[in-house]
Amino acid sequence: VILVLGASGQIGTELTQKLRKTYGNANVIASDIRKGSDELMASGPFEIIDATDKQTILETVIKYKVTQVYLLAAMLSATAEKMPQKAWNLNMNSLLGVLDLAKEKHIEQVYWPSSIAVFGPLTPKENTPQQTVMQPSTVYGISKVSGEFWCNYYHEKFGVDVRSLRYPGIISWKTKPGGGTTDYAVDIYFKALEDKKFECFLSENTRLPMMYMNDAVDATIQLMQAKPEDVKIRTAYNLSAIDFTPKEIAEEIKKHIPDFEISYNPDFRQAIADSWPSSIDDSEARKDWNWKHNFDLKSMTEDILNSLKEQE
Ligand code: VAH
Repeated sequence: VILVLGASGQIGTELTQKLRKTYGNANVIASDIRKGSDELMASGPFEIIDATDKQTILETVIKYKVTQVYLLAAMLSATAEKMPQKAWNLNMNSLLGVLDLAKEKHIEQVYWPSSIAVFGPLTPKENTPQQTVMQPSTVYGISKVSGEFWCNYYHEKFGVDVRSLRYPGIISWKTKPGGGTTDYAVDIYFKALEDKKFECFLSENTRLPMMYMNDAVDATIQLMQAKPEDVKIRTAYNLSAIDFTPKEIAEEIKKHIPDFEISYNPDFRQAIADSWPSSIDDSEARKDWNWKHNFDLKSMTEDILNSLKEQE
């Protein structure tokens, strides 16, 4: 049985749905600090859980005989800059609590997402390697790089089977994300359809590593299903698919909505984006557990716009 913490979030929602398709609705317990989408709530068990509340998580593990925990609860980069202590508490204490449950043998396996935010201004920007300088300049990045080292420590010291991926910016249409710097690339599709125009909070040539939600969810489940001996990296794997700039995604959208207009008004999130790589080398993941992405900017844009039009 799987417990998803943070199931109402951008990734949690779609990950939970895919896990339910894969393992059966009753075998995937969704939980979050707040209720999720109607679809999520209707498709299987849901519990209100604060991801930093280890005792309640343990009670839930015992109640449902949980064997795997996916910990997707976190405060993302832009929001974390506004409330550093709250972000550190949520992002770190939730992880340490779940790692302890695994160390104490209450659960068998843990998934915890890292991010390209672990890289900072001193990191090589192009094709950023798996092992390199990691000096994040954001609260979110500090929490993610620290979390990676805790995951590796619990694996080395206590044999905990915890697995992690450095997600790039993740683009989805089913759930609006909250508080990310890459979220312009989600909002742009909604605004293109609603208003045929979009004001972007990053400058036009800001290149960032990105990935369609479908690929991110598949990579996560693929990593968790890999044989333990194939999971050679226990901090977190670099994971990549595509990279693009606001200008490039706008051009792609214009192929579908010719009179779409984009304007640029960079805000505090520009500095966050500028501290991150523009492309990632994920050859270790491709080598160790056969990762490969399916969606590029063209096919992602077609899928999102067609799906949103069907929703109307
Ligand atoms: C954010 N979407 O923007 C997240 C992610 C790499 C970006 O960590 O904070």
